[in-house]
Amino acid sequence: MAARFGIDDESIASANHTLQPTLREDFDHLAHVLRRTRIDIEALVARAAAFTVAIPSWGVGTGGTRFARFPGPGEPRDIHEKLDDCAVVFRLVRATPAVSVHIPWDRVESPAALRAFAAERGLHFDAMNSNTFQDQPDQALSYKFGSLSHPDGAVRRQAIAHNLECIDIGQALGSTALSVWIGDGGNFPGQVHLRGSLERYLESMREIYSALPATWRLFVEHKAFEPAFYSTVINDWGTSYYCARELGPQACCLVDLGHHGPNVNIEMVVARLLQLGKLGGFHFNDSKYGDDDLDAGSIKPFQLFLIFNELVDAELEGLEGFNPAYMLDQSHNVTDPIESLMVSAMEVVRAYVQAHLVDREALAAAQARCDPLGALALLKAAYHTDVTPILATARLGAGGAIDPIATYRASGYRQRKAEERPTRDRVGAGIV
Ligand code: LRH
Ligand code: MN
Repeated sequence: MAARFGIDDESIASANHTLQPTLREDFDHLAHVLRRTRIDIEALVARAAAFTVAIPSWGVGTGGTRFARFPGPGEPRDIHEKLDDCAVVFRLVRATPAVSVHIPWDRVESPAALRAFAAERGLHFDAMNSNTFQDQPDQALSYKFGSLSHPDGAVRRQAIAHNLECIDIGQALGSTALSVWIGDGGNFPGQVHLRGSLERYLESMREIYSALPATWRLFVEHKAFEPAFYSTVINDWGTSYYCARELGPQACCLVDLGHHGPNVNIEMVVARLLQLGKLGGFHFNDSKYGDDDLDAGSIKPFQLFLIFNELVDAELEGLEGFNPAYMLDQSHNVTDPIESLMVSAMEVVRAYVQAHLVDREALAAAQARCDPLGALALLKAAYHTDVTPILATARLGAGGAIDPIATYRASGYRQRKAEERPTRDRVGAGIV
């Protein structure tokens, strides 16, 4: 097998060498500014370095819409090439050691061999994602009218069996969670019995729950609409919470930022699920209209900051059971997926570090004295602080790149992959 080109330490070290003096200067200046408010910059570097967000295996391929998909050069053609690209993101950004895979898109002969292949690249596997929203060529029964909530028990059993298979594969990969999103719903009033469909879903999920290894979590992912455009069985956080509570302690709610109606206050959904002890994790992305799956922090960076403000508040309070899983879930239709994943991962770390700049004592005082602008000013002070030197210093300290995008572009990785991976398919539709 021809050698697979990778980004080596030398090219990262030489790129960092030229950027280090400026970083030092910016870092020292920020350290000085933060000292005024008794904030220790080294503590923030440590927090940035310890923060991780998983990347979706389906995120390193070019995404598309129902109208078209425009594959880029050097597209990964299988899970091994996807892991090579995930390794580049981890190599340069250092915050993404885990990959979340999707079955059957990433099904392999030997999960154990895949686990070793990933480990050689410093990677491990995060949550498994089942797929009962598409029909596979060898599938007996169609999911056209639903899966875990389908009126026909045989279809539900087929969907349950698929999720149990995802757990088996996940155990061999070293994963400890199953993420279940279903597209079940209706396009017409009357098409689906709204209460009955939820009961059937819960009955199916109870079977999946009972097959969970003791250490695993089951993530219930809600979504307001699409692919169903009249009613969706798991349509909002309330329904997701009800199901997670009904299922048991290992079940919790996964918040995909793109899965809410326009103007929904998502940071409030996060605060509710934290308070109710059922916040399991996130699919970070951004959107302007629907489930656009755009790059995290690219459209509403203040919302991302406000979400982390709720998370850091709970983290610092030591909220019982606080252990959210952080993942990206995006579709890169017009950018190099590796670049988008790197920028998005950095924006998520940025929001986390900025949330640690909030003077929470002063904020509580402003809230207690009913001082709206005083409170907002404290949040804005953190949000307006450019923590780039902290993020870059954390990456440098972890052997990564001060400027991941510039280092990646200078490496010629994509061009080399275009030679190594002849384009297989033509322009098509869909996300994979
Ligand atoms: C559904 C979703 C889900 C994944 C899929 C790729 O919109 O967010 O999390 O399974 O995207
Ligand atoms: Mn998602």
